[in-house]
Amino acid sequence: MCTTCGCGESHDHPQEIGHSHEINSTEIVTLEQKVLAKNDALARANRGRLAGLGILAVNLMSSPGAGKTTLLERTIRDTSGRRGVAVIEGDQETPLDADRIRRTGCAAVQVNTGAGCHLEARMVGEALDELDPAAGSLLFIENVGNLVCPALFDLGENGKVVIVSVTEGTDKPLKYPYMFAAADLVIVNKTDLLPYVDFDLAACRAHVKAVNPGAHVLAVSATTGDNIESWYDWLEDAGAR
Ligand SMILES: Nc1nc2c(ncn2[C@@H]2O[C@H](COP(=O)(O)OP(=O)(O)OP(=O)(O)O)[C@@H](O)[C@H]2O)c(=O)[nH]1
Ligand SMILES: [Mg+2]
Ligand SMILES: [Zn+2]
Repeated sequence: MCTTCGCGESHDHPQEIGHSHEINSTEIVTLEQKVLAKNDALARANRGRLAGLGILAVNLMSSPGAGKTTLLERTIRDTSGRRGVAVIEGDQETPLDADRIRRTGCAAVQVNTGAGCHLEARMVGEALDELDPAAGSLLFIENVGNLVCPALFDLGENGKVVIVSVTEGTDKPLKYPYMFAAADLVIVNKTDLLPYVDFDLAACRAHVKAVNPGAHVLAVSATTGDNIESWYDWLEDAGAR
């Protein structure tokens, strides 16, 4: 993991060039372990707090633009009569996604990570202070669009959902295996575009199973609503567990 920005990648940062000393790999690994251990402790605190309120928390992850916010907008409009919903939105900059969610009538808090490329448990804890979700509600956490390091950071959620859209290519589960291995559910989104793109749904399902045999896979269109009930059924089942 990159220890300067915590982005999970092994790259050099410009400010590291010209350091008067070299950071050895043992120091880097120790620092990574400390960052993740601190995050895990805060995630445990979030999980206990949410469990105490009977809140089901779902962490939504994908590459930028796969359709996380669109799926949430439809989900809130279709299901908020069944159960209260609140949303934490993660993006590097702008309040745009939280604004979209609020337009559905749902409470939302925007977290801007600046140079950071993933949400951390501390940010979710602070957003929960502000959001103050009702007992028994459903909490969606939309992570920063990124298929790499959000997989490493436990937020205290009950389930991880990874979205891949048909415009991204069939091979994504194989190229980003850590993200897909972490998923409880993989949603293949934008199926309305299947007639126009070279995407093999059966092969994508097989790739998910290759890295994560236990993952559920659903193919939906957040825009047209095709097969969207299967996602709502998964949420109901997750809430009942
Ligand atoms: N055709 C089609 N377009 C979709 C679908 N879902 C989302 N989109 C479009 O994809 C684009 C990105 O959707 P968003 O919901 O903003 O994606 P996101 O994952 O929240 O993006 P970031 O928050 O920036 O990572 C928008 O233009 C949506 O209208 C879908 O099922 N079908
Ligand atoms: Mg979004
Ligand atoms: Zn990151």
